[in-house]
Amino acid sequence: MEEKKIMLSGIKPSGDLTLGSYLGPLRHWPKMIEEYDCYYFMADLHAITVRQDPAALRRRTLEQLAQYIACGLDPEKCTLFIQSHVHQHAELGWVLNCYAMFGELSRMTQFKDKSAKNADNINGGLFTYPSLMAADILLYQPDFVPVGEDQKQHVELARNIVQRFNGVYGDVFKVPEPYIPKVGARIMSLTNPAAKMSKSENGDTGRVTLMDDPNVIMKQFKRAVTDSDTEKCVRYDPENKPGVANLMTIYATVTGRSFAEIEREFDGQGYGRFKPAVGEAVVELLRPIQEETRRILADKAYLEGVYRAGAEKASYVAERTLRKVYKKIGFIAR
Ligand code: ATP
Ligand code: LTN
Repeated sequence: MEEKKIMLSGIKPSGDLTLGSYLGPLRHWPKMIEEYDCYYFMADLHAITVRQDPAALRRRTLEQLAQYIACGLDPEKCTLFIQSHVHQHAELGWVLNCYAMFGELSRMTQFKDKSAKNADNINGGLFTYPSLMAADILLYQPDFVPVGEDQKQHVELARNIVQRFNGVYGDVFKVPEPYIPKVGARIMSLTNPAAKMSKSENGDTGRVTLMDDPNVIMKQFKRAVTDSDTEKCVRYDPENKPGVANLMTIYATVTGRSFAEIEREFDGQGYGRFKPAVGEAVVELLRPIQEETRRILADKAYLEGVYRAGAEKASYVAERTLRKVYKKIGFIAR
């Protein structure tokens, strides 16, 4: 029998999951669990590269797991785990630090962005973030890594590390491919369409979180920035009308309609009907996910069972890779 291809991805519990987290990577993940052997995790080790409140981090990690399941990731069909439960990530992360170059780490856009935004805490972990992410990926030898546009550079760095490492030791790691959705790879802030909608940055007004109350969601969309030109028509023009283009991207992704269909639907109507329509579509999209998340979160014993079983499965695979790496680089087996 042909072996299933492997897929892996993670999101850091650094803030409540947003519509960007969902429309970018998360909504694609459940489709993949039938066809691929999938590993999805909560990247808590990565989250602490920016200072976190311990109680909030714990709450968000569990909530994120419940949301993964609510979005359709059946724990019987894929491996769901918490990154810090699988110690091999930190161990391989260290090894790969020794194969990641200062120059290439310095060029990472995310490092530059986060350093500018956290000037009082530019720590070593923030700098070596991509080596740990390379370890996350390479431990499982995945064929594809589904991420949003902003993570492409990190996956490319992981590919460079693989090439460097394999060049010295032979074919130890499989070269990973990023899988980036065509529409929705970059959902922008509702109040600042020049910045991506983020879990932890740009204030609350620009984002919609997966658990937001329907009234809040409608309010956020009604006050979303459109454009300052006088034309006031729903037309896809990301350069001149980035706010409208972002709302259209959200509407297109949620409803499955094309940009041309959306332009026709709101032809001659200005934004007065368009913005609430996008809000309503999002409310309807999130309603079942919210209900399911609440139901799952109420059952702590179930969640504990899921992350324990996930860590066990993940550790088994990760340990095989780590042992091979240690042997190749010349560490003595225990
Ligand atoms: P933080 O604000 O803490 O940096 P974030 O909101 O930027 O977090 P990440 O945890 O860095 O989110 O990203 C999780 C995944 O979601 C990544 O694959 C990332 O590319 C994707 N993603 C994040 N924000 C968006 C967005 N606005 N649009 C599309 N994809 C996104
Ligand atoms: N850096 C990613 C989260 C992440 C990840 C990974 C994604 C950590 N390790 C491995 C894919 C594969 C982010 O979302 N910011």
